[in-house]
Amino acid sequence: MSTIFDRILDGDIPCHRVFENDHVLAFMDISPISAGHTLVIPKERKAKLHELSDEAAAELGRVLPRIARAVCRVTGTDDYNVLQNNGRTAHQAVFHVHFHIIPRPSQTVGLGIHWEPI
Ligand code: IU
Repeated sequence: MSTIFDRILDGDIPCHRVFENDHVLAFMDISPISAGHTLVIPKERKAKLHELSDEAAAELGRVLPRIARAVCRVTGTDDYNVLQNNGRTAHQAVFHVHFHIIPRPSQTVGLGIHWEPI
């Protein structure tokens, strides 16, 4: 099944690209949970993590910390979630493997809304 990420990989749809090599593409999530929310996808077109080849999985594992370091650097926080959904029941919306890197800056809820302690 073709997904929107295939069209991004094919260059048919633009994205804000933050990292790319022969096996992996990382780009900003179009609907970020927090500033800097980044998606990391293999170029191998598989829906779920367990379907990936060992090579694609190894390359993802190799570059994820590097991309997370870059996200930390540009957002100025060391705190973040890595989220990866597999299947409709698990809230996967785009059926191409992807890892979310979601920065968690302190005292920030949503996008750019800074709460002062009450
Ligand atoms: P999920 O893990 O499949 O639920 O997440 C899909 C993500 O893909 C979600 O955070 C969307 O905002 C994001 N996304 C995107 O970045 N660009 C798109 O064109 C589409 C979805 I459609």
